[in-house]
Amino acid sequence: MNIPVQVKSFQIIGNPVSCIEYGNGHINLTLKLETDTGNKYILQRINKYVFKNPVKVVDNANGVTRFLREKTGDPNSALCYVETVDGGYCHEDAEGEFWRMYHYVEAICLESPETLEDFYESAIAFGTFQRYLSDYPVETLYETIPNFHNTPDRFRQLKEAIAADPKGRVAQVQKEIEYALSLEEKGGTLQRMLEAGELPLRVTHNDTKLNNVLLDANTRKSLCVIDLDTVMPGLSAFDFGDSIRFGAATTQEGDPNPENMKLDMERFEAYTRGFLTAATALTDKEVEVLPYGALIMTLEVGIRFLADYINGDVYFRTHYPEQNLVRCHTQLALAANMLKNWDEMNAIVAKIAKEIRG
Ligand code: ADP
Ligand code: GN1
Ligand code: MG
Repeated sequence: MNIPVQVKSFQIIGNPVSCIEYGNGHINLTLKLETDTGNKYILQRINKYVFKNPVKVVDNANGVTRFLREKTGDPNSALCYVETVDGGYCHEDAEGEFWRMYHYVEAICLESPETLEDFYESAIAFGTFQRYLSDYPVETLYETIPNFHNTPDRFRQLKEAIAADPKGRVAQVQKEIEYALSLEEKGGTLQRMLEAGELPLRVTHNDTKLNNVLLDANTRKSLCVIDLDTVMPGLSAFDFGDSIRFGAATTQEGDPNPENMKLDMERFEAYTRGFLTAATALTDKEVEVLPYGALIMTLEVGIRFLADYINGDVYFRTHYPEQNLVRCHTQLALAANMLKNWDEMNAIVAKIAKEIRG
């Protein structure tokens, strides 16, 4: 593709020679840029529909990456932003779109774990990330998407979409709506526990998909956690759960055949072991509800895909017309399979917790 004009607004080394669309993110437009000096960069256009205040999103991520670098003493432990020619980190172009740039990290980024060790490593990465951020100054953190993992509110938004039915798609998705609503009560479990003071708010990542962590190509150890747009106060079980729904699934989110979708118990166990090894500050209650985190993150994103399909695909990036519905089907199938395996999931968490925490 042509080199976007916005590149000129960043202090890069060399002259750009290539630019391609990169990665499988559902939110931002991500481009990989190379220059004639061999330098590589990631240029992103921030999704303004999703993030109402892109400058604050960049400020947040900047604060978090700086904090992580200081804490670890390792300059590569977090993404590194490229300064704009004006000395900032976010560029607003003539169309009012917001752009940012990072140094490209030479690494492996997986859509699905190739081995149990890969998945264990990602758990260490996200668990450690949460532990490191335990003393992050919360008051400086801007809430980039209010109510992001407030599941009852996500059900409210689904019902709002159903009532509005702007594309006339509701009649076609009655079965999906009925199944989703049958789990509404269960879906609110953790939010209710949070409100009752039974679970603490922590600084969490909130989007812990396997493709939001980079692994070293040689050692397969985690290099750094990326996609920091949703770092906000949240529940530890949700960080655990979102990783499970994405990485412990037997097929990908976009598989058109939902019958392929199940929970892989070996991966569930490997991730639990990694997460509990790294996230050492969790209370017993937080550990106990980890399976709920997995179930609720799966159900929640299932209804978000459904609502977006009903709304006409305005939130998630799609590559063909039915893609959000396909994604909804895999997620509802996975939630159903988790309910089938519920006792085993709880038994695994209890067993690993005993092993690691005593
Ligand atoms: P989105 O919010 O759309 O998911 P991400 O920030 O996760 O955007 O970026 C999308 C993808 O681009 C990632 O999954 C990863 O594959 C790749 N990526 C992002 N930043 C880097 C980086 N600094 N180095 C290497 N790859 C990156
Ligand atoms: C989005 O940005 P990305 O692709 O890592 C979404 C997550 C969903 C996920 C589903 C800001 O994640 O909440 O769980 O898609 N991010 C945002 O794959 O909404
Ligand atoms: Mg991402």
